Amino acid sequence: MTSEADDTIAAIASPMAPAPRGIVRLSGHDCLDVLCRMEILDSAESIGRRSFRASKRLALGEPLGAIDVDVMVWPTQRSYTGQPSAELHLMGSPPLLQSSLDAAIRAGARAARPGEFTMRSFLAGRLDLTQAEAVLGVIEAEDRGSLDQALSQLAGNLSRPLQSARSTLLDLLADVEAGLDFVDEDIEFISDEVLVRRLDELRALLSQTRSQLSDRGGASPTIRVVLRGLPNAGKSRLLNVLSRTESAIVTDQAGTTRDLVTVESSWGGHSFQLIDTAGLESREESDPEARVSREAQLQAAEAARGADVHVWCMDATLGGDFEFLRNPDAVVPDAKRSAELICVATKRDLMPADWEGDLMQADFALSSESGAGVEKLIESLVGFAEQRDAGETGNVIGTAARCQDSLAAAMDHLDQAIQWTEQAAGHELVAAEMRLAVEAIGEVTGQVYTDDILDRVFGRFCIGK
Ligand SMILES: Nc1nc2c(ncn2[C@@H]2O[C@H](COP(=O)(O)OP(=O)(O)OP(=O)(O)O)[C@@H](O)[C@H]2O)c(=O)[nH]1
Ligand SMILES: [Mg+2]
Repeated sequence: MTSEADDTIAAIASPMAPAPRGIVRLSGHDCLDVLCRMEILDSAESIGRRSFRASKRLALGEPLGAIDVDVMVWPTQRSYTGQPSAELHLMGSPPLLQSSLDAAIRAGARAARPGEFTMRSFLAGRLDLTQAEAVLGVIEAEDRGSLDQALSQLAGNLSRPLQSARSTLLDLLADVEAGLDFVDEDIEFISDEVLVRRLDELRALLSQTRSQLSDRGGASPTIRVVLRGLPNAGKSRLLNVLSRTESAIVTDQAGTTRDLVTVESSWGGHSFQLIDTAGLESREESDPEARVSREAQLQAAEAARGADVHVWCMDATLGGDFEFLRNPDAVVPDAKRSAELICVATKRDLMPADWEGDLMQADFALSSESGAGVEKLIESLVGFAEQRDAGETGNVIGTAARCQDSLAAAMDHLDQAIQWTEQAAGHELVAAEMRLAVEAIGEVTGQVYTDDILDRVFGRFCIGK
């Protein structure tokens, strides 16, 4: 029989919105059998111990028929969840993803609960609690700053010093407890003087970690602004005007910019990174320039994905209806949800004085030639920065609050242990306080966890993660 943490779970692990690719994730003891029952794999027996990837067909029944899936399989415990796992990568269409999940459930999997994959990873010892919460941070990260925070937490910069503090404390505790056993023989494993000094050092380290936690989210990170638009829209010239440099090459030829050009700027006390990209275009494969163009397009799309602000440049002299571009999803299919889109009509100076910029649905018009409207763009960028700072919540703050409480408790117990030692109150009392401190630190790093803590951490995840 398989236990609750062992049965095979399945969920859609990608957003339920149309996208080029979507993922159905499976994990559990009989994950491979489920894949066989889905007729994705031939037989569990022929599968070795190495992870592999294969292109397969998945029959979904009428009216959908069979679809192409890329299956990735981790047949052993050496996976994210510490169990046999698999991912089906397919076209990111919500009905197809749902039908594939249904097929997995018909084949014996159970629908995963929120955070269950990460919980399994934690239970398998792959992640500690702060890292599990960081996974949540990465999933939820809405802006660059909290993403960076979450990523560095995932890398262990919070838990590593605490783990080493905990193990030092355990060593000290062992010394104190060994002394208790030999109290009649007057053998001292550690002098009170050394003990107080070491406890003091540990207390200082906890206090430092605790103040690091409260500093989190303090410094506001650089805002990434990406300039996008059709070729020749005036993106590069605008970058130069904004940055007061000649960083980007400007010509009257469409398709001038190929590589990303990045410059740093600062307005209103906020730092910005301005990124000029290749104009949006699609070339015929027969065109000798097609490959260069494709690379440039990929680079531009990549830059756009990480951008906080998209400045969409539209050549005013071309006119046209750009309404559809006001939806950031149209500009970059997987732009961040929090990304801001500013649409500007460029080359205002080439238009008649009474021209109405909003005919193009732009937010406003500007000219890199005369400088008109450029200040307005800068104001919009600063406005975005201020709004973001005001709304900064930081996903890691949840962790921070939980950890702060535990660290405060650990520090109190160390204080008490120091006091008992100085008052020669007896090493039993000292050891008891030290044990409580070890436990409190363990709550942060996950060596000690209660159902309550697990619920608090994993209940906040979404299904499929
Ligand atoms: N009159 C006038 N010309 C402009 C303005 N902005 C850009 N131009 C001209 O438009 C042409 C294209 O400008 P670029 O900045 O190179 O355009 P781009 O969007 O970077 O073009 P690609 O890199 O090819 O995608 C150049 O000849 C610029 O001098 C403007 O505000 N007024
Ligand atoms: Mg350019």
